Amino acid sequence: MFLLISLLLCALKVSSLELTTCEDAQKVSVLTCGSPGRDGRDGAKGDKGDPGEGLRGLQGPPGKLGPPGPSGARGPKGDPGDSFVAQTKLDALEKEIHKLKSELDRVKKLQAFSLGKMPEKKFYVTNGKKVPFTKAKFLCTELGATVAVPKNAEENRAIQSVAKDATFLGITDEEVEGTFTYVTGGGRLVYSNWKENEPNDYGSGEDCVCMRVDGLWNDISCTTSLNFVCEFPA
Ligand code: MFU
Ligand code: CA
Ligand code: CA
Repeated sequence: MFLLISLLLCALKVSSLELTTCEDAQKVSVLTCGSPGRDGRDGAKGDKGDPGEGLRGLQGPPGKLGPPGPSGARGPKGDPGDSFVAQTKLDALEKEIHKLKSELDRVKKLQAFSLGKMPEKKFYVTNGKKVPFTKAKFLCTELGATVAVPKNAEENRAIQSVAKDATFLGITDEEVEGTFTYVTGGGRLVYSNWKENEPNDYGSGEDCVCMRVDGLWNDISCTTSLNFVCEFPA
């Protein structure tokens, strides 16, 4: 009875397949229609196939940047004492500078006052010593001043009254004989008060200028020792 049903089913199956040759039909019939077969799903797994022989693809673009790593260990702590001490010293120095500045200001005012400094006017100082012209220039420069030069009759009188004796002025004709100029620069004289027949470049030559006690000027040798007056700006 079972055999009959199997044959019947087999016949139905064969007739439903599209077979191109007679041999195919025979194979099918042998495979399908022998003794009852196992279910195909339970077949044993085949061996792993050989790797493909196709070319590898090109390397892809680099991946995205990863997340930042964990932060490093903390460095050693600075000594807060150092900067504190430095700041304290700085504060003290600033205070001291402020104090010194105001003290200097007072001394300057006292000096100017005692020397009869008038507002908007130059002022003059002398030590009453007699020196060659080079030394006179040096000593005035040391004081932050220049050898006095009268630029008008009023200044000539002011220098005359400060001077103790005949005194050097900051004027020479050392560069061009006969042409007197200011040693601090500024070219030709804007004012002069020569005595009659001066300047005369007397003897072996005279390139410096002396203000006599009467206020008149005479050219004189620069190596002669004379008084000198230093001038501070107005
Ligand atoms: C005058 C002056 C000279 C010098 C001489 C003794 O010359 O110009 O500078 O003082 O007398 C004659
Ligand atoms: Ca001269
Ligand atoms: Ca002279």
